[in-house]
Amino acid sequence: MKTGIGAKVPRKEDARHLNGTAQFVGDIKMSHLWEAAYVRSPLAHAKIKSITKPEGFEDRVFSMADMVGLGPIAAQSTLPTYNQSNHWPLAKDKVRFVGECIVMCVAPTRAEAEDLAEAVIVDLEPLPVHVTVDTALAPNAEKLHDEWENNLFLTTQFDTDLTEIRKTAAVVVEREYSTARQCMAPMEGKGALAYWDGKADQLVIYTSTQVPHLIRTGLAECMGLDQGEVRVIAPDVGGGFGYKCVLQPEELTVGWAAKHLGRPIRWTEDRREHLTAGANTREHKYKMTAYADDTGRLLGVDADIWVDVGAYSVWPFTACLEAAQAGGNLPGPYDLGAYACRTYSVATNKPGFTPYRGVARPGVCFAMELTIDAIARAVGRDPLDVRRLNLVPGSKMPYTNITGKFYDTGDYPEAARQAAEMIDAKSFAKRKAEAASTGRHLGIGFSSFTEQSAHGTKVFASWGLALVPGYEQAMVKLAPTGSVEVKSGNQTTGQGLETTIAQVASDWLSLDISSIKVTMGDTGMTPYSTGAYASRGMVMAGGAVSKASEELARRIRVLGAHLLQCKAEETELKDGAVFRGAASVSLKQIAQAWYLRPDLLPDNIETTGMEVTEGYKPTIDTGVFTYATHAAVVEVDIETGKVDILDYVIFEDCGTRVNPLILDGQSYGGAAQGIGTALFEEVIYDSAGQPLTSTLADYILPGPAELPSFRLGHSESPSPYSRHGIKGVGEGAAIAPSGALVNAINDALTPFGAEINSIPATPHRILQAIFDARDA
Ligand code: MCN
Ligand code: SMO
Repeated sequence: MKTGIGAKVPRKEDARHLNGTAQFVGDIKMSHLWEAAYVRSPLAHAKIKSITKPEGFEDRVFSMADMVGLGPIAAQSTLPTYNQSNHWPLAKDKVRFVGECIVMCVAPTRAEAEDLAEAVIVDLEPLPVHVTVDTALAPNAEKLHDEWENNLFLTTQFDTDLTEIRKTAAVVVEREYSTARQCMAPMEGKGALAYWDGKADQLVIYTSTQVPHLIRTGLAECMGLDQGEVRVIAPDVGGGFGYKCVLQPEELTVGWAAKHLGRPIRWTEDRREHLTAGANTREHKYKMTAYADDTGRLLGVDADIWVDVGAYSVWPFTACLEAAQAGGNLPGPYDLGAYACRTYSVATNKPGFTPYRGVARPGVCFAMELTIDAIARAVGRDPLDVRRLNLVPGSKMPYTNITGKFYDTGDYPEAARQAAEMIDAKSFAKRKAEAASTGRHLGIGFSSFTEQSAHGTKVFASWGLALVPGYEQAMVKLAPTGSVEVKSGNQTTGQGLETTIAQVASDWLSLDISSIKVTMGDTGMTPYSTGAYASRGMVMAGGAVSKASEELARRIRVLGAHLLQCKAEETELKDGAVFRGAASVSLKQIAQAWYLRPDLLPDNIETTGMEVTEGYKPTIDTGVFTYATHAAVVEVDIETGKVDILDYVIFEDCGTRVNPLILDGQSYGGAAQGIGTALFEEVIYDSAGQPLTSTLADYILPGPAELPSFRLGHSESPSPYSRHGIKGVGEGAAIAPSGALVNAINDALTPFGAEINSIPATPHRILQAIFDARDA
């Protein structure tokens, strides 16, 4: 069976995940291992007056004053209006959100460490709290960071002149939208275990991360160590989703404590820590005006976007990634001629933002897709027709959009048409009318988007990041036994990259993936990689593996040709052997000649070796663009506000598909998370900045009972700008569900004149919208 690009092979990583032999940070056993617990701030904003430690435990209880030599997390940006925050791994003078670490306690067990944490007394003097962007931006608002002028990390703007359009547009649609704060909720929370390896003279840290090499760079910098003195190992990681692609304060304190105590120290995030202190994302507010002609053709969009990014900037992506991406991505897949947008990254007394699957695009897609439907209602046309009228058509590809994004290949209206066909949009009006005759309320909704993936270095530079990711390296080796080893510093966190990069190597080397051993995520064993985020793994790590495999294949043929006594050009590499006509030598024979019997090879043989490391750089600045349309049919119970998803389809194009099985999984998982965004998930804070959703009974994740049976369709428009025509896709399915579902809900609510513009669309919000429309 062929196991190369395009093959539906089961994942290499599945066996260990299914039989329980995978090793996560929490599974690691080590002698003398102690566990850590933190004293976390009970207040959202306060001055630290004093810290009193329990007597006799000085060697187990640490404040920032004890952690000499450990620096703050200080993400830098070159953007002119950027304000930098210093996030001390243990709060120094002030605390700025509930859950911020103040004191670290270590003990032989977590329970003992928690008891110690209970015994620490922290005296706090409360300060005024900002839980909304409005209070944070009010004149004379209490500042989170004393040295700043206000509470803004950054403002950005796009500016096309809209004066003429404002005068002439037949239709003007104005809306305000909002999206809730969310957590990522991976199955495995964050965790880190560190120890000092005396022989290697190195700090070794196992951490649940998507970006082991970045963590090594960041950790070395904050701890004042040379990078050679740090080894970061990502063991099995139970979901990352963006949360695990930044340097966390706990990684630093665990590292410091291990080095200074001379024993292994581990911290494992519990669910409450995850929901309240570690992970926050997604909270946007929009004020949008869209201009269109009387056919619904978009003429221009004017928007203000506020992002409530919390108290601190994450390293290395800063607090501004979300808003910068929002401003750049709001036009989405549409052919838009004029665009003005101002974004505000606002500091509030909540945990800082980390990236989350889709980064900003679930918000902008929601805002744009609802606006398209609002325009359709205003001009009295079918939303699907208005959508297709405005989507960038295949005939215009490649297409540079209004914010400078280069859409490489595809036919966006065609994807919308396919989705409509799959969900049988044509007969929906009849279905809806039949349901209405029995008092049921059905609606249909669509949502289209592009997924920028594998961005080039210039994109990261344009976001002002001081550390600009972009390249990727990989090593591919013919082992003495004739099997192949692939080493990548990228990391698999559930997305199947361990299998798919083996599939890429399999294509070049004509070996079954069971003979290709993949090692990822250990800085001691793999070449530098900035890791798994921005849907870059398949294009970038796959690209580097492809280049290295191609070169290794060439070298294998050179050796094979010597053994077959012909020229390399006369040989073919197939079925695990080098052929000259019917004569062949196996990869095993070639490997053995190279490693064990070099006397069989001529003296003038090329000695570059059977280990090849290659780098990959994107050939196009803005990356390659996957696109899709999601469509949903829902039923809204107008007595209870409950939404049932009756049908859900996704039509997607991510260029060449490496593993269709894995890709289906990516769509199911992403769409499930997007449905959480649309209908269920919301981190709620009270006016004092206290988190009210600190357990999974309060923070509602969709489970199998809430999810539909997704139906998927595909086309393949390979990109000419990546190896094998591959485009990234890991984030995509999380982007569109809010648009599709809320458009469907609003379609169902039309008889009541009600409209939902805030997510999640909970029963409460739906009933409120119905009451408001009735009372209006
Ligand atoms: N793939 C493929 N063919 C393509 C593109 C991708 O077969 N043309 C497969 C590959 O196995 C690849 C996966 O799909 O690993 C996702 O592809 P890609 O878009 O390259 O994304 P990355 O590998 O860089 O993974 C990160 C991405 C992001 S940014 C988030 S967030 C996310 C996501 O993937 N986190 C995930 N999907 C996730 N899936 C799981 N199960 N767990 C996570 O933490
Ligand atoms: S949020 Mo994904 O790690 O880019």
